[in-house]
Amino acid sequence: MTRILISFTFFLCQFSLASIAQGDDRPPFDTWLAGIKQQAIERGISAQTASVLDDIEPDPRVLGFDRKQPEFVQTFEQYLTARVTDARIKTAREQFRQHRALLSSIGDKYGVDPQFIVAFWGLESSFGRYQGKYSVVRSLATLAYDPRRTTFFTKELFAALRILDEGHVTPDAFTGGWAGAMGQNQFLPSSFLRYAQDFDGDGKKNIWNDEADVWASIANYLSQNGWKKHAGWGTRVQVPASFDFDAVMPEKVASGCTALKEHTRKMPAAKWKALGVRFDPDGLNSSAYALVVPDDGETVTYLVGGNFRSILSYNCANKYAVSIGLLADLVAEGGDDD
Ligand SMILES: [Ca+2]
Repeated sequence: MTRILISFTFFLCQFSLASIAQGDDRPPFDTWLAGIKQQAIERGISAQTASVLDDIEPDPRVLGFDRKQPEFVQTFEQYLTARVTDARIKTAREQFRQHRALLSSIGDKYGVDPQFIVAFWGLESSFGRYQGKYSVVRSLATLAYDPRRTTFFTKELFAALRILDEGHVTPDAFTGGWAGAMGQNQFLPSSFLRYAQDFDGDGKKNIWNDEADVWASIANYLSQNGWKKHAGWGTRVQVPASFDFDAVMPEKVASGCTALKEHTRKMPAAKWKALGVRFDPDGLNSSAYALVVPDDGETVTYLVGGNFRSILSYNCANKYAVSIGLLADLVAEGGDDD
């Protein structure tokens, strides 16, 4: 009997998964989109702006990217080698030098160290060169209609319509990556509405073509997510081969960003030193640091402070946040000469 029940339950699960996958309970795309348009107008979006939803079709390329699983997980070293390249370091230093006055004034206004602004700009879009050429509205409509993350992407679609309605960008120029990340800082529409800035005061928050707006938007994002100027992000460290990570894990894992599951509990740098962790203490100005649990068998890892969490709020991945920190440090130390 138990076996029959299990089989029957299994059958039911399979059946409901299949019907979700086939979208049996969904209206046709056009009907669904007409409903979204109506809701947008009810939310105060002008009919003219909402008409960008007329006659669009799902983008099969977007669903293809969304379904694609990564073939392998890169180690820290592989990830960093691929992203913090010599060419990127060189360009970041040149840009930092060339725009030092403006970057400094933005950094002062928002309380953010300017080398980090350049690091985000370099890693998000290679200094504005790769912003993505997909229609933001079409990509988000495709992903919102797809059953996997309807709620998330429907919210982003409404936010995108709001951005158009506010006139920051024209419908034709409203482009981004396949999943709706936009402009030189790759903000999702909801992040744009919360954090984007009009630094040059022309009335448009132009994260596609105006570097001052891009940099101020990055700085504002960090500022609103707890950034402390001059506190650094952390540093590369060596742990003893026998280091017992289990003994220093927190009792309760912080909710939210999943990368925090790979963080030990926080302690002053001196306490880590006493546990045999070796590092250069220069610039470690935060009161407490966590260790990032390294890849299996690795003894090189990172001691990370409060600003590291601000970086994770931008993109919740330890490897990403370390690459931002390392690139920023290389920019700061190489900003005056090459
Ligand atoms: Ca502007």
